[in-house]
Amino acid sequence: MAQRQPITLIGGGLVGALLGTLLARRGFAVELFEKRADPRLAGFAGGRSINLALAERGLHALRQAQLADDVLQRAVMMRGRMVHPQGGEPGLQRYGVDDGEVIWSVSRGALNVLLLDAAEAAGVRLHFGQSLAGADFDAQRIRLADEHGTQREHDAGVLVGADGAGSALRAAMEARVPLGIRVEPLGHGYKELEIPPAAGTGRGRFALEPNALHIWPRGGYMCIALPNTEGSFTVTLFLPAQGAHPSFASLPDAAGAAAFFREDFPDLLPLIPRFAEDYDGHPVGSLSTLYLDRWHLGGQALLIGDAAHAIVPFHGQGMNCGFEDAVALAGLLAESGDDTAGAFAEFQRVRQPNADAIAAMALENYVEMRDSVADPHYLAKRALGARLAGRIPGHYMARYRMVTFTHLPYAYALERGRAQDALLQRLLRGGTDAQAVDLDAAAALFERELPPLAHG
Ligand code: FAD
Ligand code: 8RB
Repeated sequence: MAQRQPITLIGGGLVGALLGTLLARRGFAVELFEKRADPRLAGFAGGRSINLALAERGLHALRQAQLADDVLQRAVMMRGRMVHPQGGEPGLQRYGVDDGEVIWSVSRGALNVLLLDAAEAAGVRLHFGQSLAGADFDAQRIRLADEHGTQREHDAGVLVGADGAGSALRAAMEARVPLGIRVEPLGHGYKELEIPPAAGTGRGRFALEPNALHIWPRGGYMCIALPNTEGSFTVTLFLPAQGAHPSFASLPDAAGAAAFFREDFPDLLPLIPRFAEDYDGHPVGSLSTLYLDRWHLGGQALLIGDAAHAIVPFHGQGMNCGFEDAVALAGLLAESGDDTAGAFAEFQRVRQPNADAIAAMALENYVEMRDSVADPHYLAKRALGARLAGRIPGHYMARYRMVTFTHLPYAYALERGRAQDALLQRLLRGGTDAQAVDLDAAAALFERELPPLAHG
């Protein structure tokens, strides 16, 4: 094999560790610098369990790295959303057509450890406690700071920044050429709380149905909960950051927040025994969408994952999208010979429209989750969609399924979803009875108005 350009990765989070593995397996010499200490070292374990939803795009990328089976072994299946209406009985809305279409709750810490082990086994040279502090792109030199702030210079290869939403490589690139950075704050924040395991064994260890993503929709805000393998759940409260009650500004501490939960989440509060400690001890996280005009400086440096396109969490696709990025980039670099600039330009050309599309769909899904899941017109569209999916599977697929269970480009899912939605609206004419719609006529309308679904 011809000698390949050495690659220097900044960030050993989820995307950096996977990209390192994929590149090393394709014969690249890869060095990776991570700001934090090695999470695999003894004494580092513990801390809060934070989980993520893994869907088909992320799983597909893990399959490319032969890691999917290992990851799924430690994952909890989620068949659908369990909606807990205020004062009503919880009900499951399936995500897919059957148990072949499910998402998986995985521990971020365990996944990161598994990916770092794989990267190391593939030959990536890992350096922990090394934070990027500056870059001279022409000289291909970077400055690294250790835990004590002591800096040193290092000869770098081609630079790839997988250093997350607060990317230091992005800041260094921006100092050299304007990247057209835009940050759009959502105006809502989040806080994590924990439901510990119950006393029983097996399913009884879980205080709620384990195989679901739980949602308590309340109109302008909501709680969600994802299961952990040990029987606990991580709950996330999403609320406006500022403004009139309820907001994080109006609920600065656990006393007020507990009273709010007694009113709005009466079934959830008793499941969170350390409510006060969690509420007062965990920070309010902020949520924004990040857009850049430029993701790369010629063939010298490129941003990937959250560093290039951080999105709001409501489609559970940040990691999934970043993993899809990693597969695309590894393929392009492997095919490009020494034309790194060409590979980077092609990466941005292909991925940016898709990153923009998932950013938009993630914003839309917040409204769907917190509000529409209990709205009769929304439920009627969903029900009519389900009938059509059974009748004309080659012409109708719910947008959520395109995003979550296929590899169709996100931009295609956004566009196709809009067109389908317009037809569903037309058929329902504002009504809420999906059964009243003539299915033959509906199917004929879709077949007449829309091309068959693409494959992927
Ligand atoms: P990160 O995972 O953030 O990794 C960046 C790495 O770079 C870190 O290890 C960091 O220490 C390191 N770094 C930072 N600065 C420097 C520096 N100067 N020098 C060296 N290293 C540096 N996505 C989903 O798909 N599904 C979900 O359900 C989901 N849930 C989420 C829940 C939470 C609470 C959060 C916060 C995010 C969630 N996401 C989810 C989004 C997902 O976590 C991100 O999209 C994903 O982690 C992006 O990966 P990344 O490698 O680009 O960035
Ligand atoms: N980041 C998710 C979905 C879609 C669920 C549905 C939503 C928490 C921070 Cl909010 C959210 C989804 O439409 O029924 N799938 O996966 C993950 C989600 O939140 C994650 C756990 C999260 N991400 C900062 C907090």
